[in-house]
Amino acid sequence: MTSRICAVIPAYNAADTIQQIIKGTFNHVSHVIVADDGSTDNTSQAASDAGAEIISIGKNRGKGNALKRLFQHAANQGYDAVISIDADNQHDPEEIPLFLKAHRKYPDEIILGSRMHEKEKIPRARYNSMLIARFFVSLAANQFIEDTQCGFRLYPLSLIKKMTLTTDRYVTETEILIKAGDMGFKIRTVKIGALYGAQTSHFRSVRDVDAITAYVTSYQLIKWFKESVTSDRPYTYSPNHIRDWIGKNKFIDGRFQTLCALTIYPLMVLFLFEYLFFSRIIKNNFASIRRLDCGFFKIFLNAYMLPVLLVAATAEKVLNVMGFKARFTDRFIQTFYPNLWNKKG
Ligand SMILES: Nc1nc2c(ncn2[C@@H]2O[C@H](COP(=O)(O)OP(=O)(O)O)[C@@H](O)[C@H]2O)c(=O)[nH]1
Ligand SMILES: [Mg+2]
Repeated sequence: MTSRICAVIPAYNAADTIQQIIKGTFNHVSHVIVADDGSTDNTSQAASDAGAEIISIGKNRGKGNALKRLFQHAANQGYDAVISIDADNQHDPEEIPLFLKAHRKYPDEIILGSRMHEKEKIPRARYNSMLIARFFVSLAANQFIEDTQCGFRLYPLSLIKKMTLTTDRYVTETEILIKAGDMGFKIRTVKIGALYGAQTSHFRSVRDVDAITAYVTSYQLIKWFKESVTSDRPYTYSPNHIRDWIGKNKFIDGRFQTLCALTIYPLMVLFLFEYLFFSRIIKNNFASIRRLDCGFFKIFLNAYMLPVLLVAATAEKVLNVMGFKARFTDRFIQTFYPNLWNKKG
C-alpha cells in the first residue's frame, strides 16, 4: 500500500520566498499546507496564490507550535506522512524524491536531510554548533544522528502519534529526534545540499540555543538518574516518560530546566562515581553508556570541555579582530565532540 504524503511549511514573514518553494514542492506532492504564523507581510496571500492550503495562526508562536498544528491537520485529512520544508529557500524541493524513495524503504521511520558533507558551504560558526548539538542530541537519542538541526524531513505521522510533544519554537524538532531515536526508531539520513544565501534567520543565537540546551540537558539528566540505579536497562522514551510528565506543566518545566542547568556539572561528578563504583551492587548501571563502549569518563570530559570551549572561542574572536587568522576551535570541537557510535557502525 502506498502512503499518502503531503508537504508542510511552517512560515513566518516568508512572502518573498514562499511561492518558489511551494511551486517546486508541487512538482513532487499534490498537496501543500502552510502554517502562517502571525506574519506581518503577505505570506498567507502569496502562499494561497501559489495553491497551498493555509492554516492561519493569529499571533506568532514559533516553528514548533506551527509544526504540531500541521501534523494534526495533515493527520485529520488522512495523510500517513508529511515532508517538512523551510520557507526561506534553504531547502531545494527538487530533493523531495530522495525522501520519498527512503520512505518507501523505511515507512515507519523519520527521514532526515543532512548537510554535513557540505562543510565548506555552511558558515563556520554554524557548522561548529551543529557538531556540538549532534553530539549531545545523539547521546540522548541513543544513536548517532548526522544533522540534528536540519528542518527538511519526512515524518511518518504514526510515529509522531507515539510521542507527546511538550516543547515549542526551535526545540520541538530536537525533541522529536530524541524521542523517536530513544524509542528505538532509526533516524534515516539522506544527503541534501546546504543552501546559505541572503536569508535572514529568525533563530536567536542565545535564547534558542539556550532553550535547546536546557531541554537536552534535562532529558539526559533524567535518563542518567534512572539508569544510575537500574541494572542493565536503558531508560528510553515511552508514553508517561518522566520528562513529559514534567513538561506538561510550563511553570514546573521552567524551574526544572533551570535546576538541571545549575546542577548538571556537580551531578556528573556523582554519576561518574556511581558508574565506577556502584556497578558492583547495581550490575551494569548506566546501560545506555555501557552500550557505547567509551566509558562515562569520556562523556564527562566532553561535557566539562564546553566552558573551556567558550573561553577558547572568545580568545579566538579577539585574535581574529586583532588581525590573526585563528582557527583552533575547529580542532577542539572535532576532538571533543566526535561520533561515539562510529566503531559500532
Ligand atoms: N511558523 C513559523 N515558522 C517559523 C518561525 N521561525 C522560523 N520558521 C520556519 O523555520 C524555518 C527555519 O527558520 P530560520 O529562522 O530560517 O532558521 P535557520 O534556517 O535555522 O537559521 C523558516 O524557513 C520557516 O519556515 C516561526 O516563528 N513560525
Ligand atoms: Mg533559514
